[in-house]
Amino acid sequence: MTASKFYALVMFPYPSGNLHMGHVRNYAIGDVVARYKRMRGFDVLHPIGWDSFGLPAENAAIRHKTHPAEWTAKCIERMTKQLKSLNLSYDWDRAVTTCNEDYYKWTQWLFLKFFEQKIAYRKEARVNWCPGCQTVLANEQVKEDRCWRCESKVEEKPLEQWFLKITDYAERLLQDIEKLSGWPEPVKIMQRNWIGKSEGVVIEFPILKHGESKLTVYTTRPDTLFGVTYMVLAPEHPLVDALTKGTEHEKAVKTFQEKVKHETMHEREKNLIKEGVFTGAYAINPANNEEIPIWISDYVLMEYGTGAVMAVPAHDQRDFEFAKTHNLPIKHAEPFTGEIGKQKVNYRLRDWLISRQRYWGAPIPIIYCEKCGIVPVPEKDLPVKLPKNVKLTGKGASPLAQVKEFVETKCPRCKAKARRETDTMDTFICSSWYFYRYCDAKNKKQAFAKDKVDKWLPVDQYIGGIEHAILHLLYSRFFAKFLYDQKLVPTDEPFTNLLTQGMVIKDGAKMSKSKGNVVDPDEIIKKYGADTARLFILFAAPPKKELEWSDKGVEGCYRFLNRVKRLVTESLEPANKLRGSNERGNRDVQSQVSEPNITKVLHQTIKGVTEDIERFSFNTAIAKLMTFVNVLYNSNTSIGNWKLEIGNLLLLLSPFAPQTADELWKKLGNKNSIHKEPWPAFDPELTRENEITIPVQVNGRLRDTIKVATEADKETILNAAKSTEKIKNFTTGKQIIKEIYVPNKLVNLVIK
Ligand code: ANZ
Ligand code: ZN
Repeated sequence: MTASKFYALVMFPYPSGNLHMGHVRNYAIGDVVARYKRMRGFDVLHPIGWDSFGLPAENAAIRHKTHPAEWTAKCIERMTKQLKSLNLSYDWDRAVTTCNEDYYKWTQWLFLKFFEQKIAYRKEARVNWCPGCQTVLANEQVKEDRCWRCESKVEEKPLEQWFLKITDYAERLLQDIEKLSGWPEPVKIMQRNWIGKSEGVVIEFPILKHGESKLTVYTTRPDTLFGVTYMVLAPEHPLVDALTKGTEHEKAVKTFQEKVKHETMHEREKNLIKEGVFTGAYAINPANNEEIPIWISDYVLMEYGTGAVMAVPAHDQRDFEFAKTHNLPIKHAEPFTGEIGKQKVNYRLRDWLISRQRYWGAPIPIIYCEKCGIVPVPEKDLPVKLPKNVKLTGKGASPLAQVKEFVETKCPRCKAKARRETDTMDTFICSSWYFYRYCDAKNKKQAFAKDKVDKWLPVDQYIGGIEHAILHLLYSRFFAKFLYDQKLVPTDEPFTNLLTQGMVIKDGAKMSKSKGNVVDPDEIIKKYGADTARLFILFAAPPKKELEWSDKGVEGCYRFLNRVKRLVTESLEPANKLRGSNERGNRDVQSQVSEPNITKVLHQTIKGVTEDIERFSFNTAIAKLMTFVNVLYNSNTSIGNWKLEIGNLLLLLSPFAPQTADELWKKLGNKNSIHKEPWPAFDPELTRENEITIPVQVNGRLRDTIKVATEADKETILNAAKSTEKIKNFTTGKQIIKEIYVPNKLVNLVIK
């Protein structure tokens, strides 16, 4: 029988040059999962790579007068060393680097697939422009009007750009959220809201004195039709010109349109004062034939629905505010129950804008020809290589446009002179498929072979930051669906289980250079060793929760590992020599544990740690190992007798502190690596408690507790209850008129 596969994936890092504690946490969690699953007999894929295209490298290169490729290579080299120093059990042979030709060739190939299927398309649109990053951004990269990376206030510009038609997948992306039972609820809610499905109807309103012209609105409340008192168009609505041309309203309308051009979508949605102007035209309410004025206002967005609304100030807050400001009637009316309009579904999700006006990204494999128009680069000509010699200024237009040898080319169809696309792709494209490439990282003929991804996908456990709840995690789901439809991958959802780890904070705040509260992983590793760093970060908080850095906590973990070391060393010494020596010598005689009880604690520990790891409760798993070590120290038999217990302790410790566990394992005389050993099993019989504690009440009030054997009968228990000193104090000289025993729970003596 072949072993079951397990794909343990961590979000690959951007090679900034420095590993931070967030990385350490993400990767320590991933490594525990991978090591544990291996010991459970799974065939585990646990890869790592570099999300290495992107702006920071380009900006750093400009600052340090070097080349992004060089800068990136140096960062990767340094961070590889750092990762290796953490003893992470990666399959380094599979490492992928998205800025390498052997990777971006296939990113370009995927773009061609999207183009073939008309999912990749070019159009002019008002797009988000970040003046800080000097490039356009996708909607997902704009948070409350600001750039996700540099927090500059985003502007809107009309530009012709490349888009991926993610909206074709809106319904599936929404529906399939139901399948994601292994995902955290908050991530699913964020995706649902981002997709923003709305079900309504479109209704046509005839326009007075404008012939056959009709105004189409989108509404989720057709029942409020009798309450409509005016109409509002987005200022950019194509009908506005026809309605106002040559009228006394034309000028005011034009002025207002100009003003709105400078507002962003976000501002328009958030505006408190609802500004607008009357067009002079009227529409007819199809429900009651009333004539109602047509206005324009910035609160209606051209990008949503039909860019026109029927206003119902009695039911809608925004309409109400607008009506108040502009003295328009507010009408309470009967609900409209008639049939009208056509069912229509709208989504908030917009197509994904993927062009970037920067150098350090995968070139979009497209050629523009005077005769043939937009021509995709033939597959055999891939990759379209990024030219090395470019002048990077970080300002304005695409740097590639300045490279003559790059831009000037021949049309692949008619061979006439043609021009290359000079924008590069959003790096989120590179990171939307890297987990497929890991399965077949060295393939020179394909992005990945079908049998390889069939074997490994879907990812069984994905671990990473919540900041990607919408961005990377939505894009990857979209890619999975597209690739599934192309029969290139086996499933249309890429990640079965998702764990979003909490932040690492210090003094109550996120670690950041500006706050001066950054703890450098290198320093911790140098001072205490990698295992202490890992152990602390896994012990200080459950993976999903925020983790507050604590120097004391680090010290504590360091001491714990030293205690384990001492335990192993002592277990190898002659038993008699140990008696009365070092810390065991001062032990409290009362707390000594006998030999059979140690076996029980061992089995309980194996059970507890196993269950804790299965539910990602690594902190309690480690706490159980600490308790176990205490028990071993406090036992009244010689440590020399516990080879079995100590061996098992090391096995249980090995996913958390792999290096220490392996070294000590060898010290115990084992030849093979501990990481090749199976996970220890426990005997459920042996984990059972053989004593239970029962509270004893007198006249319903708790007076004492007794310890009895689990299998003791009622009579034995009642006798034990009546004979304790404390109980006797209450019962002496009194008559016990009733003895109540609730099995395993309680004894109550009623006295008079
Ligand atoms: C009349 C009405 C009465 C509306 C009422 C709502 C409440 P969601 O749910 O987000 O899809 N709307 C339609 N297109 C719009 C646009 N381009 N810009 C701004 N607002 C627009 O919202 C749908 C509702 O938002 C629509 O239903 C419309 O107002 C408005 F008591 O029509 B409603
Ligand atoms: Zn920016």
